[in-house]
Amino acid sequence: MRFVPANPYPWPYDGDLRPENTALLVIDMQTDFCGKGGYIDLLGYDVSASRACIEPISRLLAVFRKQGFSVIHTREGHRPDLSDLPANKRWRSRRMQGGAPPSIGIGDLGPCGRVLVRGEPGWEIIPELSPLPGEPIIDKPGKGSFYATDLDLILKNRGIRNIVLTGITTDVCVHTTMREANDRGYECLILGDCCAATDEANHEAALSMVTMQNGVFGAVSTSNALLEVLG
Ligand code: C5J
Repeated sequence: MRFVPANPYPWPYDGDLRPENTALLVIDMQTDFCGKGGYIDLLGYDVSASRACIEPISRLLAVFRKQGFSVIHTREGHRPDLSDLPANKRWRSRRMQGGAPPSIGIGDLGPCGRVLVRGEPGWEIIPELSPLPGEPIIDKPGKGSFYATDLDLILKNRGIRNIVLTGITTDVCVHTTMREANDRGYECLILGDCCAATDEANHEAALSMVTMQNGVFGAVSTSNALLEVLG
């Protein structure tokens, strides 16, 4: 049995932590979320917090790959014809606060190609965290990684029961995915230093929410705590 020191309980709940039943999920580490000229940058947020996750995630990736754990990546994005983009999502992405001129929204041409559109440079996973051949990449149109994707099927076929969540943003795609996974019975661990939000207080709040009700969605830890257990 192996347990990772975590809040509010040592994770996983039963100590069954093995490469055969555990996956590392790297969520939306795309230029649109952590690069200059990408979606989040165009919205006016500082991408330095998301970029701070790159180093701890890459250390985790090296160990997970070496020890034979499953590694799965996700990308948020839409078909080039935008047929899978809800009109309200597009409208909100273009809206500027305070009467400023219309901004570049999802589907529009920006400095990194069309924003959050599949196949465009901004939509690509950043080179520092490039998937290796054989690692599944889940293309998702929404915030959750299970909605309108085959992630659940892939996890079930691999016998995965535990999910380690990393990526961006803590309060949106990572949290939505964690909630979806938890409801499906997966045992979830979110690593605070491997996630970031557009607002630090929201990052902290999102982590805190996980710990309520004895771990309502799972547990919270850090990459160092996990790596120490993996050896
Ligand atoms: C957002 C995400 N925040 N990956 N996407 O729109 O969290």
